[in-house]
Amino acid sequence: MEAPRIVTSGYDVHDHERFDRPGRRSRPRTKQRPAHEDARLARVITIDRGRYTLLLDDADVDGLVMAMKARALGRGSIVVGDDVRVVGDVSGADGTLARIVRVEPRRTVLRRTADDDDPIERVVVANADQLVIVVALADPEPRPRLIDRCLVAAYDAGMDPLLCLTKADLRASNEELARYEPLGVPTVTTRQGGNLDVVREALRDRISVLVGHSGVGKSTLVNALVPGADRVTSGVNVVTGRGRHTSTSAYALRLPFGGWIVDTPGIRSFGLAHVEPDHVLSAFGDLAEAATACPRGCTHTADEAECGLDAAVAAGQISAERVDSFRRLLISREQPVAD
Ligand SMILES: Nc1nc2c(ncn2[C@@H]2O[C@H](COP(=O)(O)OP(=O)(O)OP(=O)(O)O)[C@@H](O)[C@H]2O)c(=O)[nH]1
Ligand SMILES: [Mg+2]
Ligand SMILES: [Zn+2]
Repeated sequence: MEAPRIVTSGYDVHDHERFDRPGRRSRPRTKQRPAHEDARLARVITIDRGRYTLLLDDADVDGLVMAMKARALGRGSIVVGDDVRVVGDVSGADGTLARIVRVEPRRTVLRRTADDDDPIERVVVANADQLVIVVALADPEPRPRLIDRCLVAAYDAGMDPLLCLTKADLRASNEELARYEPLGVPTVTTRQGGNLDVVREALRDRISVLVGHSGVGKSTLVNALVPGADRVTSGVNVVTGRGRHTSTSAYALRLPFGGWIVDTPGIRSFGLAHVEPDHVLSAFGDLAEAATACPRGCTHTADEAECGLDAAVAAGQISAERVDSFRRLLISREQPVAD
C-alpha cells in the first residue's frame, strides 16, 4: 500500500507567516521550532460550538480534556481526528478549559462539499486512513449512487475504502452490490447480534471513519465494537423511510483492540466538486499505468476514442468489467447528488 500523502503542513499560534505568505514552504529553520515546548499531544475527539473534546496521547479513555482554540490560531480550522498540541489545565477536571496552540500536519483529509456546485469544501475528518462506507442491505435500501460517490471521495483522499453491509438479518444480499467486486473493494457484512471478528480484523490498528446514510447502523456498530461507547441510536422513520439523523457530529473513539473509529452523522449526498479524476485514477495502479498511453487531456470515459484503458482491455491486460466499474465511478461525479 502506498504511504499516505502529507496533505497539509502543521501550524501554530506563532506561524503568522504561514497566513501572510501561504505558498512559501522554505522558511528559516529557526522559525519552525515549537512555540510551546511543554505542550501535550492530544487527538480531537469531537467538537461542539467551539469547544473541543480531546484525548491526551498517553491517557486512557477516561482522560478526556475540554479545550478551546488559541485565538491566534483563528483562521486555521481544527477537525475531528486532528492531532493537536495543548497547554494549560489538562487535568480534565470539571470546569477546566485547556488551550490548543498547534495543529500537527495532517496525514489525510476527507473532504466533501455540500453539493457539486458548492465552492466551499469542508474537511470532515483528518488523519483517517480507511473510509468505511456503511450500507444497510435493507431499511433503508442501498443507494448505489451514494456508494459510488463515497468511493470516489475515498480514492481522492488516498484512503482505503471498506464496504460494510449491515442488517444482513433483514436481507441476505443485494445483487447490485456485486458491481463493486471488479474494483476490488473489500466487503464485510454484519447482522444484529452477529460475530464481529472479521470487522475487528479489518479495523485493527487503523484510523477508520464510518460514512453512510442515516439509519444504516453506524452508531450501532460503534457500540458493538467499543464497550461503553454509548452512542445514541434510533430507528428509521416509518413515514419518510429515512433515518432520523440521530448522530449530529463526528466523534472519534479508540478501539479496544487497536486503532480508532470515527462515527459521523448520516449523509444524504457527498459533494465531489473538489475531486481530481487523476487522483481517483492513481488509486488503481493497473489502470493508471494503462492510462499513460492516453492522449493529452483524456477524460478516460467511454466516449474517448483513444483512451488507453480501452487499448489495455483489447490487449487483455485488464478486464472490461474493471474499466466499466472505474468509469461508472468517474461518471458519478457528474450526476446529480441528491438521493
Ligand atoms: N435489524 C437490524 N437493525 C439494525 C442493525 N444495525 C442497526 N440496526 C438498527 O438500525 C437503526 C439505526 O441505527 P443507528 O446505529 O442509529 O444508525 P446510524 O447510521 O448511526 O444513523 P445516524 O446517526 O442517523 O446517521 C437502529 O434502530 C438500530 O437498532 C442490524 O444489523 N440489523
Ligand atoms: Mg449514528
Ligand atoms: Zn484515457
